[in-house]
Amino acid sequence: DQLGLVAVGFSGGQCKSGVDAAPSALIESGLLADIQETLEYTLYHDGVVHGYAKHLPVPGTDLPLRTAGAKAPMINPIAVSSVTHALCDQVYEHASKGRLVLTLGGDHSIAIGSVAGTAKAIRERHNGSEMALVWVDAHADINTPESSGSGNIHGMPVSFLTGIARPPKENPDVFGWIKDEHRVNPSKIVYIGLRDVDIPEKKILKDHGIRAFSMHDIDKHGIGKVMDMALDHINCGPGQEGMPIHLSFDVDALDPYVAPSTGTPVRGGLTLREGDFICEVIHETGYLVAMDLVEVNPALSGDGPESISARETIRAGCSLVRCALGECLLG
Ligand code: DIR
Ligand code: MN
Ligand code: MN
Ligand code: MN
Repeated sequence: DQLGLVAVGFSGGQCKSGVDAAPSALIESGLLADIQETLEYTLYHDGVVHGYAKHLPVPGTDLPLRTAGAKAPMINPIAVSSVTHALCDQVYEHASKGRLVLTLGGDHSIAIGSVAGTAKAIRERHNGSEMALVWVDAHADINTPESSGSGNIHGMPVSFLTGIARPPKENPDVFGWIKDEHRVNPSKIVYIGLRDVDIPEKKILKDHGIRAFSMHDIDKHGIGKVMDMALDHINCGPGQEGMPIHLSFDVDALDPYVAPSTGTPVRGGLTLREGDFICEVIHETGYLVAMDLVEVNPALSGDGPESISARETIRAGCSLVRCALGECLLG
């Protein structure tokens, strides 16, 4: 099988530096060798960690953008828009050739680009049909520029991807590139692992009837039952018709005990096995077309960049990817 890899060292969707170093750290820890040798994918990778320097606006020109009624201005709007547009085109290139696409972030704002690129390629390859989006995260990342209390765009990707947030009309440089072909139907989204959802986000989820499995649901039913329900919701359960799945995995879905080096850790998360299990189940469906792994930040560790926390977080991230690509299953 063919795998297209895009490495995106981008941190502008939130305020902590270091998340840009994740793709190199994941690659240096041997992920690509595993993908090619153990998992036997043919790898397509340009060998570049896209820092996107060439897409970044002139320093001092990417000013915080306050839309009407917003509590906080959007931070780095032009940089995030430009980087995600470029990523969208790269992911689209791979996906339109039928490759499974792996995007290594970077913060979660980059999913605006990766999901948009996959959605467009799937529509073209499958006569306009939609894809499902499985979002594994402690957070819902569905703030609009108006509802966000932080202005950080990594808390907004799902609202732009669904069209719940509309790009500010007077600023075409800010997500003006997102068209209907890039968007995802809210009814085809399923969240897993939520435990830190803002009040306005709860209202958005409810108003749009978006299916979400919180940590409470996982405690109540167990991860096995939750995955059955999640797949059923996106028509990918046993006997159902099935549809292509984009898996966007924020490493902060895992408990900080397993993945401490991340920008916004929240206690009470998934065990490593629960995280791996989610990835395995998605792999087993045969419908996985793209995966993001985001928010690994090797610099955020009490004990320095070479620390145990950073190493363990990178290790957990690699495990998630390998499971989504088919490791750990006996076949
Ligand atoms: C918060 C935090 N909901 C925000 N979001 C985070 O800034 O919108 N997402 N940390 O990963
Ligand atoms: Mn996230
Ligand atoms: Mn998160
Ligand atoms: Mn374009």
